[in-house]
Amino acid sequence: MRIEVERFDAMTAFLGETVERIVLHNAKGVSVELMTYGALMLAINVPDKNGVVENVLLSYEHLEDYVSNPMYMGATIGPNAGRLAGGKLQIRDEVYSLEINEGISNLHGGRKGFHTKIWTMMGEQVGTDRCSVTLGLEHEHLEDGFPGNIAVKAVFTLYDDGKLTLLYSAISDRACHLNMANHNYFNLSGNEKTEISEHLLMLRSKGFYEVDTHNLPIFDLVSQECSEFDFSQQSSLMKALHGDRGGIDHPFVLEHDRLSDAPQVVYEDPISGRRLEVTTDQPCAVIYTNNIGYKHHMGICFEMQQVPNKVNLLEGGEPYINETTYRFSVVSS
Ligand code: G6D
Repeated sequence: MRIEVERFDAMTAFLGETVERIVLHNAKGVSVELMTYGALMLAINVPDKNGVVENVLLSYEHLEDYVSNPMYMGATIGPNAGRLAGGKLQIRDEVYSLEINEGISNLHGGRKGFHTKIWTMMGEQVGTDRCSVTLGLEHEHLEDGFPGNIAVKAVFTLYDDGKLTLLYSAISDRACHLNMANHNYFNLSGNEKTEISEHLLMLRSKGFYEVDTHNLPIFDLVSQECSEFDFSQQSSLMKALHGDRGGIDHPFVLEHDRLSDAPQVVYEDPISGRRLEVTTDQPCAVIYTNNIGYKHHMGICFEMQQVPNKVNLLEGGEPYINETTYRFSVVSS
């Protein structure tokens, strides 16, 4: 297990402030590359069934695209993952005005969201079977319209067995809204060799919410069974990507089995043999398959979060926790 930390010269030059690049390595050739700008994962390098190690995250061809990051590629999202309609946030008798940065909504915290901040390296730890890095961010009350002086931490831990945990925690000095998520685009073919239509997905979900013309959820739970989003049994993504909706961009309400840590998401590429199991403490996954434009259908996001377009009230002094585990493995064909 080892950690590399270096000044990320290119991103530092683009931003005019020091950005650090961190690489977590385990003893089996798996590595996770991240940077302090946006507490963002640049790459997760894991072996395929033949032991070939490749990156299973989408990335921009041009590094400077991470500055504006229109796809929120790999970034930590907050204070608001998803959309808050009308750019208004009411907490008790206070109404806060938020930037409307997409349609009629505040999307992903607006143009000054957590994904655009340079987080602070707060610590690193190397153990016998794991290594981790802690990044921190201080959100200033109303800096982006959102209330609360909020101390936020993101802990990335890579284990020897290929497990990666992502723990977001926070504490605010007053009642606020906090709903964070990670915005990785996964593609298990490795180094973006293929698009994801032939990949397989299984979801432990109670159903999903349709969305309206503003991409806002309609809170009438639709069973995944018998829909083009039926992943109750392992199924190809083909029907979801090439069906009437043209892809997935929907919140799925997840099942939580307290007695087992059965993953809510199992995503597989039968060609490379790579398998990803995702387990989260969050009630919802916004699943997004990049349905238009650049790298169309080349990646799938599992944005683990609270239900979008609802206030997730965090009282002053109350701890916020959002923990997601990614388990990488290979399946022999
Ligand atoms: C689109 O609706 C989707 C979002 O879910 C996604 O996060 C964003 O693109 C990058 O707006």
